[in-house]
Amino acid sequence: MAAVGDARARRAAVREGAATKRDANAVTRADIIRHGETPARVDPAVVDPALVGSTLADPALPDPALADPAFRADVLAGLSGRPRAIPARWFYDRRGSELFEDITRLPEYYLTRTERSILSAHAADIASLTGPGRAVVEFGSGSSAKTPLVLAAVAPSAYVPIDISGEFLRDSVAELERQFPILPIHPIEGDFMHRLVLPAALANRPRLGFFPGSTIGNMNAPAAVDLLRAMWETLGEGSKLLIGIDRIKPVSVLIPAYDDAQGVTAEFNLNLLHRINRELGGTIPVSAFRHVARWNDTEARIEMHLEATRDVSFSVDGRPFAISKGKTIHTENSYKYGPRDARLLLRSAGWTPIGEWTDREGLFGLILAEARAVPAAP
Ligand code: SAH
Ligand code: AVI
Repeated sequence: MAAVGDARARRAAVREGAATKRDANAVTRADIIRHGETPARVDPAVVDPALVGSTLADPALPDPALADPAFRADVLAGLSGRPRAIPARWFYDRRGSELFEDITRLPEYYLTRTERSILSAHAADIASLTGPGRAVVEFGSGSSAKTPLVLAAVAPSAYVPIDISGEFLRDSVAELERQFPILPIHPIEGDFMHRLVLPAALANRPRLGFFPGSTIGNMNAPAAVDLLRAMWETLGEGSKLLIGIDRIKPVSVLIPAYDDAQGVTAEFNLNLLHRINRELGGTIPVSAFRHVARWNDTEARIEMHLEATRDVSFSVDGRPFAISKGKTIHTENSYKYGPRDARLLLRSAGWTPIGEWTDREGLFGLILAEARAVPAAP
């Protein structure tokens, strides 16, 4: 018990330090484009919180009427449907993004350190296959912690990080600007599942998509193929895509990665309920839910759920809901792929694998693929 408390206190201290550092650099030299808008500098002091979803610094409860309408719609539909399910992208308010960063440092969460080690070991090979001068477009960039490894290797002409977590994106960009002072950076705050228009400054530049972290695993196969096809369209023929895809492995390794001893993943999952309460005027008794991680072998995916530990009733946005003891809200899928499955997934969306790297234990795969016109003949 004490160990958990100590660990929580340490994490909070790290976050506090990081937040102070980030706040000092909150305004970046880059213009953040909110998806669907013309470029404009985002001043944290004047941003309407409703427009940036969950990027609230003020601990006071926001007005639910100002909440992101897409968040409200997904939550209300998700709690009304059977099975109950809410899309995983809503994990990433500021707190959720911070908790995800904590997860990446957990001993059980092998994904981040393994992908980093693959990137470090093979950066030169990757660079020789991509060539210099590409505009690097990163999907779900988060803290951009792995990005410097790629940028330092491939000598890019520009960098475009895309993320739904706006405040976090701004902070990450400020950090990258310090590390790469002459690199043009064009951040886009938005949902990469929607069609994206790249900044005009990228016209006629060859592109390299970067989609690390196995974020593709958070989509089912049809959604993953749709997204990869949309990336093909956005980046264009001749573009390359460097994508990290987690591999199928023993359940004894997978489950702890999604149900760690310190309870950080549980906190990450439960934060979704806190977010609903904060932003949608919810009255969910969060302590009446517990984090559950399961391996679904038929679907080859880890599932995260929030299970009611007693009968509960609550309201969200003024609408009543009841959940019986033992029932769950499905909050995330994390699909795992064999090496051939991963290559087939890419090919299904028009991406031809041209390079592939893994770690010594084969835990994680990093694939470089090229956007080629699909041949008509067999
Ligand atoms: N690429 C980082 C972060 C992975 S976490 C890494 O490899 O460690 C997933 C990231 O994708 C988060 O930063 C989250 O905010 C972002 N994200 C999730 N769904 C998204 C969506 N639909 N559109 C844009 N960003 C999204
Ligand atoms: C971002 N994504 C790839 C993570 C994953 O492993 O599916 C999110 C996560 N969920 C629980 N832990 C980490």
